Amino acid sequence: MKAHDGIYVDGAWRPAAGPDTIEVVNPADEQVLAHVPAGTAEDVDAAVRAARAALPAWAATEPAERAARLTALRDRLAARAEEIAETVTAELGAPPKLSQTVHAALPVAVAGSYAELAAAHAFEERLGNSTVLHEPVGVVGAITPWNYPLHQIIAKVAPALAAGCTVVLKPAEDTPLTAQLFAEAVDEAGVPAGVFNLVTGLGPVAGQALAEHEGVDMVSFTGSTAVGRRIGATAGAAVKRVALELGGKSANVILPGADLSRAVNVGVANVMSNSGQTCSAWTRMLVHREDYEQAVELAAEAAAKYGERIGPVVSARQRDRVRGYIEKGLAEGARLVTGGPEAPRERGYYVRPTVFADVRPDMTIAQEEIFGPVLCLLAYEDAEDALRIANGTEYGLAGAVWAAEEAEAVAFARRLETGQVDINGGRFNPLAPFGGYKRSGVGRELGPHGLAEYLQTKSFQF
Ligand code: TXE
Repeated sequence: MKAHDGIYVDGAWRPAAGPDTIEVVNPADEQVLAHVPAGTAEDVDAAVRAARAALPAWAATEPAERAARLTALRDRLAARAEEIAETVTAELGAPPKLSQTVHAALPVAVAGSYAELAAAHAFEERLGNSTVLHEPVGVVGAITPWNYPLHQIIAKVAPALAAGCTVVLKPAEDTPLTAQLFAEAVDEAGVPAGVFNLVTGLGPVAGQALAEHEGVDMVSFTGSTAVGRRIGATAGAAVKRVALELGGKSANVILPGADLSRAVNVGVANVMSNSGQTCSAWTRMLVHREDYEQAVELAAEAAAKYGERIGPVVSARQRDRVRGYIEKGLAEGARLVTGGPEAPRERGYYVRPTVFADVRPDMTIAQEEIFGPVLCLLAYEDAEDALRIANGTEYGLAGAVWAAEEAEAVAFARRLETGQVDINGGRFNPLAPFGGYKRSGVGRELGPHGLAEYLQTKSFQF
């Protein structure tokens, strides 16, 4: 597969400082796809310098000019959607249809939304006898994961550019090819040199160098809670702006009287999609004791259907991690309804779609993020019990509530300690704020709330 053998800094592809490379592997067949540079602190430093040099001019552009560049970026991403989808399928293992309809399509919508927001946003407002300016935070270090390779990038880069910030991106080592395509699209969109820079590399090397760099004003990170805590601590010590999108263990609460079949089927699809590698996935299904066995049967049927269609998980490491959780669930006494830890195929990092019933709230599989195609069904006695279980994890990223009446679902959702709730199925909204309560993170992405993360305020009093 086509890959650049350099990093993208100051508007050009140039060789990395060191000789090391990262092997990019296709998780569906374990074949090596390409090699990309494993950037070092020296590469990160060059990229941050370029971003700093480009900052004053970019920060001073008219919002309309930034909107025009974002519109051009949206158009380039749309024009290259097929190539992007193929690349995501190759390096993440996502089924082609998912790559087309989600991995390639969603970033086009997000780029478009920020083109509009950049044009419409009030970067200056009057407040009593003050004028309040909303100015860019400065140079942004963006560190992204592999689960939605392009969406995670655009969800940081688009609002940063809309705000007038410049960016250095360190994408996940598992999916750097999509990031390279993104850099090409930025270049084609006419974004000035140095405004966006890409350094591929390993987390503890390039990622850490970026998070610690003195020339970076804000770090925006999406990934594991363990790394997020470290980045948060580093940023705190340096008194730097930080945004963290971390793990989740979201609850899908099915209240008595809801359309059980629909709630279970949509719930299973939500967990199995992208092989369960979605931080907002509704991995805990909470069902009233009276409906429980019927829900277990429906979930098993729905999950079994995924057997043929599901893609692999991203890496051997991730497969082993997920299998470890399935074994842990068995060891702790959960009832395996379908799936299990055995490998379903000889090649590729596949995990069988797995459903556990009789999961107790204190089990490891009900508390920790598994990040694979594994659904846990928990029974509850009444609404208060459901609420306690739903709120009973350290996470609070997303969730769902199903009820016969929308108002009943909304009343329940108001009491959930979580950032985003789908009511009776909901519908994805690229403008809605996305981010965590509790240990799921700090800050919000997408829409106007995502833009605000990259702005700081100044006021003049008259
Ligand atoms: O994450 P890492 P991993 C969760 C999910 C998954 C687990 C581990 O539960 O099973 O995390 O995944 C960079 N300094 N999520 O190991 O390591 C790394 O290079 C700076 C949830 O892949 O956190 C990559 O670019 N950066 C999640 C990014 O951090 C460092 C998405 C994420 O990798 C670094 C992914 C360091 N010391 C995983 N170490 C979500 N919230 O969507 C690593 N990185």
